[in-house]
Amino acid sequence: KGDISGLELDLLKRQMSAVNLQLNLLRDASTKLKKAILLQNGRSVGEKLFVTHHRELNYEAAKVICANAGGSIASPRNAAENNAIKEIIVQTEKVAFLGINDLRTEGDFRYPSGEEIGYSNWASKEPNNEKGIEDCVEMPSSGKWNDRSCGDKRLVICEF
Ligand code: 289
Ligand code: CA
Repeated sequence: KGDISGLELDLLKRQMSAVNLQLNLLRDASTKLKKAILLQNGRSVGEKLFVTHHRELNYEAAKVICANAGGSIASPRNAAENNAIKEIIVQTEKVAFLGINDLRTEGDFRYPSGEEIGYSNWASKEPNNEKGIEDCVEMPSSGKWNDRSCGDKRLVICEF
């Protein structure tokens, strides 16, 4: 009593291989889906996916679109992520919004979560808060950041 019988062990082994088979099928399906999505719409870096919605919207609307899709606005945390976003911008020939902003405190740029930024790639002389109204960040094809009015409309790129 308490020991696993040969029959039970055999059953467990068969169940394990059935689970493994399902896992491999899921992995293949997910790889295929990822390739299809990224072909036209995005890039992957490590575990992160950057995907564009192809539309240009103001910051608040972009934030809602990304949140409703289960993601957030693209916020590069290193040079590789910055480059992945830049590639989408070059491919789509549009200028995108990043999630990074100083809406809460002027000059204190943070991720949408409120966390302090640990990486930046400002263009020369930026951020300049031109006309005192630039609390969001845009990325043009140079990959360099410019602070910009959140009311302007820019390409939506979400991260997942
Ligand atoms: O409204 C100002 C913006 O169009 C941008 O103009 C120039 O490119 C620079 O002064 C930028 O800093 C500014 O965001
Ligand atoms: Ca600026």
